[in-house]
Parts: sequence; C-alpha cells; structure tokens
Amino acid sequence: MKCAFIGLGANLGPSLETLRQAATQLAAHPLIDAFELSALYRSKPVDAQGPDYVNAVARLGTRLEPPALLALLQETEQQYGRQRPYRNAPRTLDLDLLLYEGAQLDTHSLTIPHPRMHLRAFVLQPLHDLAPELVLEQGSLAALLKACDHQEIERLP
Ligand code: PH2
Ligand code: MG
Ligand code: MG
Repeated sequence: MKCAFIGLGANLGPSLETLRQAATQLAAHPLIDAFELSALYRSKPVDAQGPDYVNAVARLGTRLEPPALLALLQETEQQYGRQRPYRNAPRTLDLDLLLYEGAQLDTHSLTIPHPRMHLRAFVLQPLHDLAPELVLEQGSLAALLKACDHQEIERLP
C-alpha cells in the first residue's frame, strides 16, 4: 500500500458540496483505503480569475500506481462536469496528485511532487492539517507557509 496526497479544489457551481461529495466518493472507492480529508478552505484564485475557490487536501492509501491513480482522479473530475477551455480556467472540480510515497516523476502528463504546491497556501495549510511533520524538497510546511502568508485563506466551519 502506497501513501498519496491529493489536492481538491473547485470554484464553479456548488463548490463546497462538490468537494464533500467527491471526497466521499473517493473514500468509498474499492482501490482506495484510509482516506482522510483536511478541513476545507476558501481563498481567492491564485494566478487565475473567477469566483473564490474551496480547497482541501486528502491523504489516502492505494495500490494504484501514479498513472492509474491520476486516471481515476481525472475520471472523477469528468463526473462533476470538469471542462478545460483554457489554462487555469474556473472549474467545477480539480483533483491534483500532489505527492505519492517518495516518488519523483516528470512525464508530459504527470509531475510528482506537484511542481507548484510549495508556493500555494491553499495546498500547504490543509496539507499541514494532515501531516504537520512533512518536509518537502523546498523546506518544511511551516517555513513554506510563512513564505506565502500574503495569500489569505479562510478555514470553513
Ligand atoms: N487552482 C489553480 C489556480 N489557482 N487558486 C486557488 N485559490 N485554489 C486553487 O485550487 C487554484 C487556484 C489551478 O489548478
Ligand atoms: Mg490544480
Ligand atoms: Mg489539476
């Protein structure tokens, strides 16, 4: 069993409900185990336009290899009506594979660790909720969070 972290995000449609439903669906998937969801957070789009985002991070166990896990995440995005009209367009559901055990991968379809996660409070804060001790190649979550403390995020009740 491998441990993976995924980022969940949405800023179109009923974002909060979509994130909760998608998380419940992934948690119930037969090839996913021990699914844990962080708190949910609201923030302004970073490097993008449109409505505020709702974001969270999940930790899970799986025997799926990274490409198969990515395919499952993309299939789930499709079920929630994900469209890709242009880069960083507002979306009904975004599921990003952030970390997969100790894997380092760089192919045209998948880069692990996610190349921008260390710059984004909306990823680092929920990741810190689940794994405060985690250290990325760029530094500890606490140090990385400090470096993006100008990015406001609101923890949802
Ligand atoms: N995702 C992006 C671009 N910008 N900003 C926030 N706040 N949350 C996101 O999930 C997000 C973003 C591209 O995936
Ligand atoms: Mg994303
Ligand atoms: Mg994505």
